[in-house]
Amino acid sequence: MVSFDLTGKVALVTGGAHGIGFSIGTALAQAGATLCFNCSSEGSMEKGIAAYKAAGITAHGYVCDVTDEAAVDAMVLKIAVELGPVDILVNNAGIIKRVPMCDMPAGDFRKVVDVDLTAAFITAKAVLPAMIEKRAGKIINICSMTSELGRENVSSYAAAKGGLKMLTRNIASEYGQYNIQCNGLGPGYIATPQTAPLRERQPDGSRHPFDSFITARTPAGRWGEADDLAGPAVFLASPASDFVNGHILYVDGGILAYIGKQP
Ligand code: NAP
Ligand code: GCO
Repeated sequence: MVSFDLTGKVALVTGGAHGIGFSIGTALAQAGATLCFNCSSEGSMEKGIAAYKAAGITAHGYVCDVTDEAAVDAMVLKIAVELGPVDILVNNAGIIKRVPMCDMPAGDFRKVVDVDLTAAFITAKAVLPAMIEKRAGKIINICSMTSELGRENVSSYAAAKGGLKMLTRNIASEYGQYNIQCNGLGPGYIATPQTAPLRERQPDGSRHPFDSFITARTPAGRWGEADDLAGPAVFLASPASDFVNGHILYVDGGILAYIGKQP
């Protein structure tokens, strides 16, 4: 039996207070890892710690803006001193702005790229030296359907997530020689606060058109749940995936395989 055991490993999940990051954090901790997460505010951190506690997990929470290189370096150093160097990094923190491209100020485009792409570079750069020294490490970047497909109104998000796919392959290429694996997880459409506006009921009580579109576009016939990411995340964090590198594992209920329903 190959090993999915993460005992003795220190994991850092960015944006791990709720949503997909919380489910991944829970899964890594349940597989044995010591769990650290960060988020953008004190309130979110306290709620996250309480939610992990309710799941029987002692999580270590940090308020840290992932776009701030000095703050990320300080957090990674603090974790190393208090718990040991980060063995597993999950770059999950992300934002989206759904705006037609012609209406989007360049500053807003840059903000999305900063959080969804540049921050993954900053965080990976902060943990890589210790991974190189240990000759072991796992980096998991949370990509998207938009790492592969375009859509209306998400130009900045798609540009960032497409870039994140290539950053993943480049980290694998550059540091694979040190037994470091960098892979991506590409969630399909998952029911979290980030996608809540796409499921809002219409004033007449009918489903949001995007909600109907996604259900029809997914062979599984449903939105994903954040917990659907748990098993794939443990796989990519564990020795079971030691020869998997630079790969994006799409967890999408089959969307990318499907041309859509017959009219
Ligand atoms: P979410 O519930 O909105 O969670 C996002 C997390 O990122 C929050 O914890 C948030 O912190 C944190 N964050 C945002 N900006 C940050 C910053 N500058 N510094 C530190 N933390 C920051 O979103 P989600 O749906 O779980 O998404 C998680 C990841 O999956 C994102 O990268 C998203 O793009 C990706 N994704 C989501 C879906 C989906 O369908 N939901 C599909 C594909 C990919 P606070 O807790 O302080 O708010
Ligand atoms: C949207 C975006 C994303 C998707 C996800 C698909 O909500 O508008 O397309 O948030 O849910 O990234 O993988």
